[in-house]
Amino acid sequence: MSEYNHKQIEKKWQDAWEKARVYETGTGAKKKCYVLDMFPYPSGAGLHVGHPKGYIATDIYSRYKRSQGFDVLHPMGWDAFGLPAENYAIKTKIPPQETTQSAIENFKSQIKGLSLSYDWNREINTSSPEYYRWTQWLFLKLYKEGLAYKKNAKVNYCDSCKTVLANEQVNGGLCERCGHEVIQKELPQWFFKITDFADALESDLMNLDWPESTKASQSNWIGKSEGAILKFEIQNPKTEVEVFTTRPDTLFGVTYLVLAPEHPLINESRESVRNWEYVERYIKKIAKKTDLERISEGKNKTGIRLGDIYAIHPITKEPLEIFISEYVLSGYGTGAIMAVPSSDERDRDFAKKYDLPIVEVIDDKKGTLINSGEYTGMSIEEAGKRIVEHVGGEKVTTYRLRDWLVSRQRYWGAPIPILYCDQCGEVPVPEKDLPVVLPTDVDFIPTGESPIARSESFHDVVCPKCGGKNTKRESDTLDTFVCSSWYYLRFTDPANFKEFASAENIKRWMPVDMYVGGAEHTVLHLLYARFITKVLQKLGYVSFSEPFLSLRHQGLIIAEDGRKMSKSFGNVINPDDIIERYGSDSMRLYEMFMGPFNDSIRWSTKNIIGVRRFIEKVWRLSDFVVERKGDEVEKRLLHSTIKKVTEDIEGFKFNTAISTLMIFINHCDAQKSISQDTFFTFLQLLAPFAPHISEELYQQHGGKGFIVNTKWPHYDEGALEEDTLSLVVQINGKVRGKVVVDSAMSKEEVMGEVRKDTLLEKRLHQVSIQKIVYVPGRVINIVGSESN
Ligand code: ANZ
Ligand code: ZN
Ligand code: ZN
Repeated sequence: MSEYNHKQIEKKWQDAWEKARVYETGTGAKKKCYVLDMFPYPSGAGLHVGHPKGYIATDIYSRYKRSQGFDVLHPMGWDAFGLPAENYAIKTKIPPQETTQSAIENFKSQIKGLSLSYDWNREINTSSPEYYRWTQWLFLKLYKEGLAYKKNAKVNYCDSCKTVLANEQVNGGLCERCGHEVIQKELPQWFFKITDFADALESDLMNLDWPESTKASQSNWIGKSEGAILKFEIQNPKTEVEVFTTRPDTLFGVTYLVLAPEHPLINESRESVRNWEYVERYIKKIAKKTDLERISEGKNKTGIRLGDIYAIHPITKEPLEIFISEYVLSGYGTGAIMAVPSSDERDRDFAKKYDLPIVEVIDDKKGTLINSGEYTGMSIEEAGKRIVEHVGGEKVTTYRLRDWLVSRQRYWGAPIPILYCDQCGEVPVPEKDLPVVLPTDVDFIPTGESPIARSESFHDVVCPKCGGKNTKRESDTLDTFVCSSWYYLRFTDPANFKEFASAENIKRWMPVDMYVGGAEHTVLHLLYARFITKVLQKLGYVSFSEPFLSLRHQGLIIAEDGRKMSKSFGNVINPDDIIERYGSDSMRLYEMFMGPFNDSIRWSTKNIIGVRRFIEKVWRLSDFVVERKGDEVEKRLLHSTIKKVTEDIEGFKFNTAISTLMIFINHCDAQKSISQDTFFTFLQLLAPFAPHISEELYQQHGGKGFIVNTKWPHYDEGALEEDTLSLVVQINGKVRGKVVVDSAMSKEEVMGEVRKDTLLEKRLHQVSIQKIVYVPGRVINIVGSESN
């Protein structure tokens, strides 16, 4: 037979499949399966071999589901807006539209080299007006529902440049451009009210087939916390302060209160605060820090006493000092806490640093209260409940989750469809005027406001309410996470000009059955997509509450030197080179064979040779295909192979599926023979992993149609049974031993087994055999004269 020439074969079938349009989404009435990759950001650097790992897995899964008779929706598109393209434009003056387009073309050709079975008719690009028109429409839906609103929020601000800075533009607390200190400044920004859905976002996690660690991250981010709000009276000025606590049972251990530096009480009591000058200075100092910096201070949390201001303990009526400190955040709970240094670590660190009293109130061994008046001896739960009642507290559930800040002072994003009229104020752009197109008459030099603020064409608009000419557009753009919060819906109906997707197509395809992407950086994407789905459900556009039923993460592929693959390390391996040298089938098999799908594993070009040899073995085996029916051993091995490969694909255990295929081939290779039927079935099992060679050999042996369109083989439970049994061996009617045999063995083969038994073999030496009576499954009796 001819040499295995991967280049020729792969090109041939890629062309044939494309011509026959075998990957177009089925439109029939068959069961559906929606298999989705987290769509990529088309970066200028192109793909390295790590990127397609997840795509190969979803491709195998999609091919498998297709051959199981599902209509499979398996699309690909581009999460194209974002900062890298904009930064590149700032550097080179090449508009992001252009660089994005060429990056997409490059990505696409790399992906096509792997024969991933995407339906390219459904390709979407979030930076195209046809797409972001619907992102803007979504914004308007939220706006009308009161779920998109404007409020002041902290941003990085440089007082010297008078501009807002992105996190990436702040270096060690200093402005990247002028070196001046960056402060946190409150400016009006757009938010989505995700907090309205906090409870459902938490409780629905339960129903999802997702990795537990990912569900835990979602849950952490949402941060549901049940506790109580308790009031503390303050004298001079006469007022009160509310604290949020999860441990009302520790009330007798409270030795001081702490307010966030932003707490309104501080300014209200300004007249009474003896050390105001220092307090003010402290507040200014903390204003420069982000929340993250504030809580990661460790034991070194700073604070300052509000001199001469005291709170009254609600039960003991003792006076309590009040501090302000960075470790209490204004955005959580009530922005004020009751400090229990004996039970709370942060409070203990602070109390030790400032020499404040520590009163033990819990017997940790028994879980009951001590030093707590009438509550002493009670359990934590019971005491907590009673104390809340006693002091007239209110039970509350809080969430760490904050509303989603969607405003970006950036160019390369979807413009927010809002107008400001000097007569009518804030006016939403009418739906019929969408999309609000991103202008191109801009220069990209960052000033802190979006570059489109200075575009003249952009603001050429009249108020849709009053026709007033003094109207300006909102110049902030949307966070790119908004674009990716609904793209899975667009794939169901990507060319729809009238709706974001028709109800019929959404019903046909959603929810996504299998979603695959990296575990890193996905907490927010997943949370936002879940939120938007819940919003659309509330508005009646969809009938389900979760977008992604099953989720799997691929592990990273690390460079051969053990580091992350990165251009700057010079250790990037380009899939194009690997495909050129070893072929797409080898590359696909190798990435799946490296190890468990979600493990991070080092790349090793050397190891590809191993899978390449396997492919060559399959190729050679094609010369030994015979027309006879396969024997029992071949049949059994085949059926156990079908079973294992089927179960492993379902379970995303691609590495063990491949090793099962390898074992099968090694067996046939040793036999130098395989029946035609068995060979076809084997090729069907191999096809999702290595589609080109499977198709080629299938066709060479007279297979009909494309192998990708054949039905997935079934295994026969009966054929799997290991039909071994132990058989009684008699010599001249006397039981002399037992042998383990296969029920399908012939009399001669059974005798072979008998002779392998050393004891029986010894006895047989003394017999001149005349007759052998074999009753399959029961007995073999050897008759003859015994010499002695
Ligand atoms: C007294 C106490 C005693 C507390 C104790 C905890 C342990 P989670 O579970 O994360 O919701 N807290 C409340 N508001 C805060 C804020 N704005 N900034 C920083 N800390 C705040 O945490 C709730 C607990 O964190 C609350 O219960 C409060 O301290 C603190 F043994 O009150 B606790
Ligand atoms: Zn500056
Ligand atoms: Zn107006």
